[in-house]
Amino acid sequence: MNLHLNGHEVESSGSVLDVCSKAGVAVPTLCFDARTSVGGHCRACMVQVDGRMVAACSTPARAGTRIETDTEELRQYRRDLAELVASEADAVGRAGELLAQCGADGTRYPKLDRSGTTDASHPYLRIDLSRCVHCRLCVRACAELAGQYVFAMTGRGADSAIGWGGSAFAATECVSCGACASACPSGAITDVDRLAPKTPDERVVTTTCGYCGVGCGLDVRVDHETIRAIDGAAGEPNHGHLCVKGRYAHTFVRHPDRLTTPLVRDGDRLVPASWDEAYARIAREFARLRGHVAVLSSARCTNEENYLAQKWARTALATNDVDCCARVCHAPSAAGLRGMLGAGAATNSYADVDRADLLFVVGSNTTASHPVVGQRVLRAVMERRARLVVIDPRRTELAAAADVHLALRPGTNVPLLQSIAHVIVAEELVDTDFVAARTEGFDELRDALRAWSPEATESVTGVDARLVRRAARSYATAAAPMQMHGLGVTEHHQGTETVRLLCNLALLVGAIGHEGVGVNPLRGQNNVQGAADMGCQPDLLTGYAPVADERVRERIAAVWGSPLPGTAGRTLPRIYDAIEHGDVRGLFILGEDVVQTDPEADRVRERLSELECFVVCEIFRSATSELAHVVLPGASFLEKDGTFTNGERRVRRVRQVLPPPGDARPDWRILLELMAATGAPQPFTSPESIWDEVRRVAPAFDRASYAAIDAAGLQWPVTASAPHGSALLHRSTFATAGEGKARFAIVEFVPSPNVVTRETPLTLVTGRVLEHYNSGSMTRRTRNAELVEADLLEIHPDDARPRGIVEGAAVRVTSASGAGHFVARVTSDVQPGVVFASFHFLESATNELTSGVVDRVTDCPEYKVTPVQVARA
Ligand SMILES: Nc1nc2c(c(=O)[nH]1)N[C@H]1C(S)=C(S)[C@@H](COP(=O)(O)OP(=O)(O)OC[C@H]3O[C@@H](n4cnc5c(=O)[nH]c(N)nc54)[C@H](O)[C@@H]3O)O[C@H]1N2
Ligand SMILES: Nc1nc2c(c(=O)[nH]1)N[C@H]1C(S)=C(S)[C@@H](COP(=O)(O)OP(=O)(O)OC[C@H]3O[C@@H](n4cnc5c(=O)[nH]c(N)nc54)[C@H](O)[C@@H]3O)O[C@H]1N2
Ligand code: SF4
Ligand code: SF4
Ligand SMILES: [Mo]
Repeated sequence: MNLHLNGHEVESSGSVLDVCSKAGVAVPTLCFDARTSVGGHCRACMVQVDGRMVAACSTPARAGTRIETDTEELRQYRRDLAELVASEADAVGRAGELLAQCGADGTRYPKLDRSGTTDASHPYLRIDLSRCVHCRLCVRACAELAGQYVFAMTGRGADSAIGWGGSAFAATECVSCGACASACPSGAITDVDRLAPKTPDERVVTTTCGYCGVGCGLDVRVDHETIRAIDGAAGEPNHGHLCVKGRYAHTFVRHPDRLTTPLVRDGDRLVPASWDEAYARIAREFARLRGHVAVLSSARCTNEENYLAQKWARTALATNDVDCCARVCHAPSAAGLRGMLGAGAATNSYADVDRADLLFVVGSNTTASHPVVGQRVLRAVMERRARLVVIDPRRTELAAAADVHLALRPGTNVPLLQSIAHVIVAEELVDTDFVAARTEGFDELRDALRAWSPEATESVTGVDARLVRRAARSYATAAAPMQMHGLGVTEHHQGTETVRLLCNLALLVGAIGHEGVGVNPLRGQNNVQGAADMGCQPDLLTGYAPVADERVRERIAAVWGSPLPGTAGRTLPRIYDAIEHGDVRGLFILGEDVVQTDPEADRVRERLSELECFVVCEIFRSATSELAHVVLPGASFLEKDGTFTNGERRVRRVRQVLPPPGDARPDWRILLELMAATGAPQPFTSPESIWDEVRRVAPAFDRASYAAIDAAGLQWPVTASAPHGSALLHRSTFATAGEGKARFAIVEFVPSPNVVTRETPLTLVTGRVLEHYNSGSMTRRTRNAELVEADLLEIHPDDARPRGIVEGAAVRVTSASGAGHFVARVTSDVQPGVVFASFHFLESATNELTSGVVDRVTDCPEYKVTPVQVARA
């Protein structure tokens, strides 16, 4: 529409404020933040529309109207308003600047006394209400971005104030995301980081978070070698929002524990050495052991680094024994989805959470593990009334907000999902057109499902059949039912089979191939999708090209200028077996702390000690690196260039913010130097040149040049026919054998051999908490350690009472494999008979407890079911 803005004709739309900002005309605002709903109560953005004074943020622009933003009347109005606000608040920051610009000097009205309301209980946030301008942006940011309700406006009139329930702020339900501080215009709520004034040398580097698979964009404010603060970048996937790890947990980068020089073993010590010495030792030993050396790559590292790691294994080291932590994580998702639908990756995008009318969350503690997505789910439920079904043995934050929570017994996904499918078929809720057009094998499935009524499985799953029916009906009758799943699906004896059942459900109701639906594994590590895409697995090369396919192998060998071994290699658990049998004698680990994070820690330690040459490339000394013969100091994600691929297949740039400390080097450079030292020199000079070779090898990245992915990244495949990437897979056909149709899976239930006994009567489930990350090597070296100080054991009051266990008590947990030590949290969020613990602190020894039982298809460990006994320590 056309309208007039300050005398010029413009074509525009939206609110009057939108029109002004699109035209670059500044309008003062206090309570406006594009990320939240419109508040419209600060009255700072008054403009004149056809002569009338209106709030620009909450007035729709209409064709033909005349907008004036800078008349004498408005200037006078703003001066008055600014004086009033200044009499109530000593605002600094954006609001302080604005009040000064409007001509307020805080002297016209008597000053209100707001002193005294400060809070410094939180490690990252400071509150000083003497600065508060009552814009309520913190209330809206907390509710709408974080899905939390920490703040409320209390009192009336002159007595009104922002409140958080009377306790110390750190004792509230706050999830420390910093959204309130990022929205606060007045300095009333601020990051501790930001209390220091801005320096002239500060610059902003946009990069990608190196923690979880959401892959948030970060705007890092840096002054020389000091990170001043981190903001969320605009655009997908996070739209300016972050969690406590991405925003605050960055001080590990300059922690004195960082590795700054190579170390080599001298008897029972690791001593500093030069890079040349370290490389010479590795080259000599790996040449001697050629064909018997395995490589474990890192989902913490970039695509470029993962590409080099597997290329090195398959060329210079002549082995397909290459794997990564996807094995212990979402390998079942990749295998299940690839087999059923033709691509081992999420079918849809995180943005689809905003389009779904039903979210179906299975075995994912989303608000802890993928907080920015989890909070998007909470928002969909609270603000948009989307329905939510959660399948999890525990009452997670999402389960507590769900319409239906199916609190199954750990390890019973198969019978539960079969029952949901049974109801969909039995109650004729199937999308018959979709099933006819795009699937095969429905008749066999219908027959196989007969035996699986919810009433028949109730005694196995422990879930009331009526609830199962309700969940099935909700899923089948929603217009846009979107699945998301986590490790509660994959880290089980039936991991891959459970993923197949999730695909069955989506296929039955046609919830695949369009927006707001799909089967979406919430990939864990920042670059676990990428590590797998690059070929860090024993049976698939870069771009999922099967090792066993000779034509494919020859094509890649031609690019690499080197023949490739033709038989699939070993998965990580089988590499340990091979060490025991002497078939693997050397091992290179890039950024993975297997002693703390693989199951049966005792056995892992034993195997690693048997190696003749064990090399670890790390940023910190770890339980694993202590066993190495050579330790190489790598660079963290804030210290190097490259790309990460998040859980929705989005390839994003990683940009260097700081130089690595001391003599540490970017891992890509270390890998290139190792390749040269072991007889496979590479032509690459930069991460970009490595990536350009990846694009030649794997067609899905053909058009994903650094220039093309520059801003918020692109989702693969990025090809000539999809140059802007693919937000959605399987739109009209599946990349499967059999005419592009998906075949329903027929699945039997094979229960885990991990069953409770008289000596070990409780089932231990292990997993994560929001504040810490995996081995904790990074988050424990930040102030997150003040937020959560130890691994807790969640135990139901009925199990705690007879054992004399009270809240906060030290407890000892024993299993057939070993013992662990935790602090008790007595809660009915876990069901009787089930206990839950995290694995972020080495001293609790969670993985001394876990077993060698694995997923039947992919060897993914069963971290979610371990029979244990618990006693007071
Ligand atoms: N804060 C934080 N975030 C992280 C990580 C971290 O360490 N800390 N790690 C990252 C990594 S590597 C990963 S893979 C992801 C993992 O993210 P999630 O998948 O959320 O991981 P978990 O907490 O291990 O397990 C998820 C849920 O599975 C449930 N569960 C257990 N058994 C069953 C079952 O039999 N059936 C069902 N339906 N559910 C079950 C558990 O109760 C738990 O709530 O998180 C990533 N993000
Ligand atoms: N009991 C139990 N155990 C589990 C799980 C569970 O649910 N329960 N979950 C499993 C899952 S899903 C996963 S993914 C694994 C994760 O297990 P790991 O991958 O072992 O854990 P992380 O702590 O993520 O990181 C590994 C190491 O990489 C280092 N690192 C970080 N960035 C870089 C870098 O840029 N370069 C280099 N060279 N090193 C770097 C860190 O210092 C850290 O020591 O844990 C598994 N273990
Ligand atoms: S940090 Fe996040 S959760 Fe905590 S009060 Fe602020 S917005 Fe709410
Ligand atoms: S949600 Fe994940 S990617 Fe985003 S800031 Fe938090 S840890 Fe980083
Ligand atoms: Mo993971």
